[in-house]
Amino acid sequence: MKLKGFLLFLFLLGAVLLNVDASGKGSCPANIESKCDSSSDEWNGEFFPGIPKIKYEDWLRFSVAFWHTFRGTGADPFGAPTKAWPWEDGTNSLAMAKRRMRALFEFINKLGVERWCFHDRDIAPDGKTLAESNANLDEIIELAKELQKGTKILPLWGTAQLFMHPRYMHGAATSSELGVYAYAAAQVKKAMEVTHYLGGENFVFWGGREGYQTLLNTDMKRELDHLARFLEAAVDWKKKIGFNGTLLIEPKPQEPTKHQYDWDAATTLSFLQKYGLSGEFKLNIECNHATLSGHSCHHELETARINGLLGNIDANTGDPQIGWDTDQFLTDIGEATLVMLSVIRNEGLAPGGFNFDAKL
Ligand code: XLS
Ligand code: NI
Ligand code: NI
Repeated sequence: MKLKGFLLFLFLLGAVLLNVDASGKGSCPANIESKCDSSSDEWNGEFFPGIPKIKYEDWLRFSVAFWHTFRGTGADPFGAPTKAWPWEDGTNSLAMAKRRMRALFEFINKLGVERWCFHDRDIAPDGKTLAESNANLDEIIELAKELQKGTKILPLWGTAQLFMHPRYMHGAATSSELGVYAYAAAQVKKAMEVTHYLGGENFVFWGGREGYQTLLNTDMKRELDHLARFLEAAVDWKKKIGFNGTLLIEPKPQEPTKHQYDWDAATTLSFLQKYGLSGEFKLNIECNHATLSGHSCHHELETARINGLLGNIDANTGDPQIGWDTDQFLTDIGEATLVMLSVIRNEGLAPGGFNFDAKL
């Protein structure tokens, strides 16, 4: 039974990878006895009629996550950093940010990977004001643009980091502070512009702290209304600047807040439907987030796929005995097979891909 299933999987994989189109246009049938429409005896037809040139498409579209690969320190919730890259000088200066960006490009070039993902704040240092932060970001983006030149390297997606700065302690689009909401909107605006400028293919919203700890100080309906309005504005901005990438929401059930609004694929789907945002967003399913929500990764992928929402995969895994986002590389072949089944049924993920949101 297992062997049969595996053979069926291989067959499906083969059929889809070969991308066969049966509309061939050969003038002679491939049969020696049948007549060609040409007057000459020379064979002028195709030996394999009906089979066009086979295109090998890039199904996997791997991406390196800047934050884990170049900003990950090797710390855990109880311990100090354990990584000491020889190029790091212990600061987050602009010069250091530039050195890291060069390290990324050498790394992805040597790996032969063509995509990378970033948060605005992990590639460039935060400034004292929004204007200063934006100027820092522009400087790093210019360098990235320069390094992309002459290569096929592009961002698979960019995103705004709306969770690390203390101003976001109560959320960004769901913060009760108007100033924080506005600041977050300005950050998304800028992050989307630079993603567009680098030729990025998607833009992600992970609602870092969009959730709550207790209803005693939370107006849940109002926070959700604010979140929807925030996403609507992002859609408007995307159209205004001519960014054709896909907007992706990345569900996660909890961590850092207790109740995160984008709990899982089904919750996010109903949120989008309720606020009339379906059609404007797809989902970025992260496998470790799936297991934190009590599902398996393949369940989340299928839920997204059958609703036309499967846009990208943050390819990682958790640990069955550790209840947090450990962001490990997926090594379970059984799970990987079921993940690929959804990808094949989805006819690939493009313009999305597989972002290794995983710690080294
Ligand atoms: C955190 C998320 C994050 C997003 C991008 O748990 O996975 O890394 O992918 O903000
Ligand atoms: Ni992620
Ligand atoms: Ni995560």
